[in-house]
Amino acid sequence: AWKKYQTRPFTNTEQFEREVVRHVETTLARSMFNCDETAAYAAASLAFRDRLITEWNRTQQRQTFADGKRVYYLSLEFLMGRALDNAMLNVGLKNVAQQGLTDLGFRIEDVIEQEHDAALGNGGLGRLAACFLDSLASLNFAAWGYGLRYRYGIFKQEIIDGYQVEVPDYWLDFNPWEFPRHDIVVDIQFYGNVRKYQDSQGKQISLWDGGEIVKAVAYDVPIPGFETSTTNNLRLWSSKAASGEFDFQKFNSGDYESSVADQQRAETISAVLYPNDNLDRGKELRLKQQYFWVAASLYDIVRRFKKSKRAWKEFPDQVAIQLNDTHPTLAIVELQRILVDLEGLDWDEAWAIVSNTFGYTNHTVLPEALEKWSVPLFQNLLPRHLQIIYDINLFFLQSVERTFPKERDLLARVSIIEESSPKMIRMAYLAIVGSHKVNGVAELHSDLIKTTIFKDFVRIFGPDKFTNVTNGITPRRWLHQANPRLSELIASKIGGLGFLKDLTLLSELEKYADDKEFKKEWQEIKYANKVRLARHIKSTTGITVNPAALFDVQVKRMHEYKRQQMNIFGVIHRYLTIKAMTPEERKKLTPRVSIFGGKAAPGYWMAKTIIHLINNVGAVVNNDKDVGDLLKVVFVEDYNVSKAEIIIPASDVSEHISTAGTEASGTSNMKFVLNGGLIIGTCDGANIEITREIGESNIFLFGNLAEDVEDLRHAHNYGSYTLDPALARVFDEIKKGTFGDAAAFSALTGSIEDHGDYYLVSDDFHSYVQTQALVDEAYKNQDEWISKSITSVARMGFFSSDRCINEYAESIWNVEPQSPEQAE
Ligand code: 26W
Repeated sequence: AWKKYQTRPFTNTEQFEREVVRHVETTLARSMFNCDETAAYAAASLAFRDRLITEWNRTQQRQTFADGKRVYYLSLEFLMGRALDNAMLNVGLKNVAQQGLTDLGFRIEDVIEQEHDAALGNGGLGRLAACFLDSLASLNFAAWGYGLRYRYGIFKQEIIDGYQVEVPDYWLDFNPWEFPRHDIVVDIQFYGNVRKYQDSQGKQISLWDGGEIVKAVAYDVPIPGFETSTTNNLRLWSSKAASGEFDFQKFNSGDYESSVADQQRAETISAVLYPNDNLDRGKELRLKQQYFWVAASLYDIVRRFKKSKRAWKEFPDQVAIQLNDTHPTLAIVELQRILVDLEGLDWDEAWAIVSNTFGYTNHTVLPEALEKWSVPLFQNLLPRHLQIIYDINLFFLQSVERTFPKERDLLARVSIIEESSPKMIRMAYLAIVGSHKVNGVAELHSDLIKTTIFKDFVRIFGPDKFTNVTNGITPRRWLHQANPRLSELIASKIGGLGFLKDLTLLSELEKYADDKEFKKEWQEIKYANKVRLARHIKSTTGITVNPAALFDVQVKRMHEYKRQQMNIFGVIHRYLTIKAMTPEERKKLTPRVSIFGGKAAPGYWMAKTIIHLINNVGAVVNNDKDVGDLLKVVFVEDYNVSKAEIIIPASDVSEHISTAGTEASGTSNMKFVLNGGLIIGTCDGANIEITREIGESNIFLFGNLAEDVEDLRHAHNYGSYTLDPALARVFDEIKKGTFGDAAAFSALTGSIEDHGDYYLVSDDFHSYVQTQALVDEAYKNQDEWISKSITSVARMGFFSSDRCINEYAESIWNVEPQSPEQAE
């Protein structure tokens, strides 16, 4: 009987408007007479949310019925950005919404801008997870994301007097994109003790008891695929005190304050995202977060598996779990614990299941980013898990000893336990031992992990366990949503929007690389995007920039290895060069706007100093009458996903200039090129593969190669060190106080001239400056520049996250898509 009442989502303008008005008048309890943009955003989102949840339900039913293998993507970060625009485009109803909102008296852009970014991530790793969810749904894979529902995402960055100030990001005030599942609650245990006893058959049993319990409550976020009804799920866990409001026993005994404190402590677990990117601090609360999230997710996954009543040995045929870096590595230990302690399987049988279930993706080779946990800290929080890790390590080392007898050094090198004081658990090693595949995120990176940090493991497990899956980006958000005019222009030439689902179709564009009319439209769109960014810069910083100038952009997390310092030193060098010129000479220059953006981890002083220097240089250069439009320096505050959508389409050149061998892949490099920007970069990460695809003449490469870095560092420390002369002039100017108090920057210049120049800024400076000069020259020939831009876009097909997900599906997960049409 209920079937006739089933929800039918809106499909036309009239139905959409009716839904918006209904939500304004009932859900929001407001009148259309005082419906402002915030309310219009809320109501439009609720209308789309209703649609998504209907499809979500159908997708879940279909996937349960099909009972196939599911993929679970465990990530401590999901950098989703805004959802409304994406939902409208993915379900193909943005036109309907646009018309409807216009009828109701709103501009769709203004409505979209009301949304607060979902910023549950730091940078590359978190945004990659978001692109993957989009591709998994768009390609109809039965896949779930699992993460934490932080109350505070990455902090909001304010620039005050040139310094970064961190402001909490309280984003949950109104979030229509999540569904609390108060019926899906998991008890998570911490601390306590392990008791050993023998059961009636004389079998050794370990029991973990005592300690404290925290509840994990599920919040579900629907993930709509593009032009498919598949709507997958991102499940985020929120922590809550075990006994509901608070501990009534304590309350009744008069200990009210401590019962409130207990509750707050429980809720602290999912309170805040750690803002460190590529830096491990070993904080106990972070370990708590990791176990809380991993244990809740595995409970959920195992419960779903058990419903199918299959034998345990079929687990890896039904479940693939991907570990996004080492942050969820405890999942390996937790599954082994569930199978051995709770389900009574033999160790070996359980271990075969575990190691066939997991895949591990490494995202960094920086030593300071590799997670290690102190054994005493771990012992206290997770005593049973520590025992299991010791057993995993013992059996692993025994097998190594059998294959490589008498190689004592090898055993010490690959041991999961580092024999330091205190002893440390090496999470990457545990992840390798407990997974059936380990992958890097670009070719160079995957080669590097095999030859450096994981070299011994390649010997032990053989080369086939290690593989590469080069990162990708979703063209839906990063082309169609961020740059709608370019997307439409492309569609008009190559037979529609099909390229958004098969990005290799872009190759059809190449024949327009010399088409005069087409090039004009291409250039016009870039210019319009620059005007839009110029307006944003004006309204947020007060700086006027000329959209006809060359826009040179570097936006990413602030880190010495990414070398924003080299960029700003280059800017100072340019400034000094301009100052030394005659007015006649200046007329020949290419006007440039140097745009920076990115957050520094709150405790990372050097990164904060670089931000400070950029802002101080801006204050001097932007107000120098000799310079005028020839050079402007802008720091865009609070770089995030929605700002990226404005900045990336507006760049002429962007900088991806990490010290060779340090940037695992980079993904913004792909976004910039896909939007018709050229790039200046080092031979690092995915830059190398981008060059291979688009051609050497379409990219500005410079600098030392990864294979030379070690020798150069050695020479700095043990040979004689001379600073590049141009860089020395830049340093002299900083020391003169031209850019404010010189003392503020002495640690920065000192790290280069006195402390070994670990990131090779001086070694690469000359070729960097020379290459920037080539950029200036090339930009003068707009005709050729635009052809390069078009050709590059045409050759970017490889870098879709769809290609990337298909590679994971085939070579790691062994899963196939489940098309919704097939099922009906
Ligand atoms: C434990 C602290 C910590 C936090 C985050 C260590 C490491 C991380 C991330 C793995 C850092 C990260 O985001 N890495 C980036 O991953 C991207 C996606 O693969 C790559 O494109 C970037 O090159 C890499 O820096």
